[in-house]
Amino acid sequence: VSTNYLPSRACLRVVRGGVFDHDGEKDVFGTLNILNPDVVKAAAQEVQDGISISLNWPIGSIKIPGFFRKSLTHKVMKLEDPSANLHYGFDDEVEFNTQASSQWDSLCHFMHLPSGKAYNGVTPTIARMEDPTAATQKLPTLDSKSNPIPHNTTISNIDPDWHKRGCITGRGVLIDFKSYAEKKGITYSPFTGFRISPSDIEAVAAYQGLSFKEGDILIIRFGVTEALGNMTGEEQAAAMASYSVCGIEGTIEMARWLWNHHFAAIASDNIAVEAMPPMEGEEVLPLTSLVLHQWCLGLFGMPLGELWDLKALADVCEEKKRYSFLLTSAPLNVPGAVGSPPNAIAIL
Ligand code: UVW
Repeated sequence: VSTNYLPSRACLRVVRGGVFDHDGEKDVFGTLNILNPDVVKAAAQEVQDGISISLNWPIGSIKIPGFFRKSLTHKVMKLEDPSANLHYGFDDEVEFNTQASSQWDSLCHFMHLPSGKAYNGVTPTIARMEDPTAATQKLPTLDSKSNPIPHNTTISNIDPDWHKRGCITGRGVLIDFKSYAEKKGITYSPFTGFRISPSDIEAVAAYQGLSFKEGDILIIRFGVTEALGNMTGEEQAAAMASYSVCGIEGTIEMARWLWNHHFAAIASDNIAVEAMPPMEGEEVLPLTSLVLHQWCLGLFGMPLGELWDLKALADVCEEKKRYSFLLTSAPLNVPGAVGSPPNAIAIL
């Protein structure tokens, strides 16, 4: 893959033919393929102080999730033996929408709208995502390697099943835009659609003394979860419904910049990584919807993390003057899942 590859609608072919092409037409891991053993070993060298920080916002932090998503229910029930009149402990049941708090969007969360396809040209179906085991059993030829995805078959489940590749481990890099803006006198409100460009990200990186490496997991802090955390449920609902949230700009320039840096994934503490609403004048992909979601998830196979809790990480990075760290993330082991809490930990 050219280091200056310009994304286009033909990019699926380029992805298949390039550095990310571990499984060609049946690839389900996208840019996570960059996280090979050498990258992981190098990332482990980032651990210098032995400090580990959770990046997971509590699942019920948004009381009334936007976009008609279900809020958390946590039911606790007694474990008891009525015949012996014995109460011996508790179980619990948890139900939530995976998009309602810290999450990864897997590659089937959002499709490339002009083609109607998800990453690697597949057409996800609800039936197969809900029961991927049954779906793969019905298909004719299985790959001889560990991944049971048939060759030359249009798979309709692109659940990356990240547990099959040991989940996500690599070098995380924090762009603390919130702190940078405070120091530079840049004022913005989280819920005004404020957006930053690739050169803004580069300016923050330079200010922090950070250089990017191939395979980095890019994490950008805007302060959105912090703002939401200080609101009532009703205020949160109104903020989400405004469809106006800060983020990185959803432009082809940004897509090109992300691709050309060979990031393995991107995460933020905002709602969609990219600013909402999408920018006017962007003609490459339909304006009615999110733009980077289509590029990153639908075309590049680059997972997006949203609503991550980055305050504690930012504080430690600022104290240590170090903005890179080992990042581990083990999503829920639910084959076919569209999204998942990241269970992400930064270790410095
Ligand atoms: C929005 O909710 C707008 O984005 P996502 O579906 O990625 O969470």
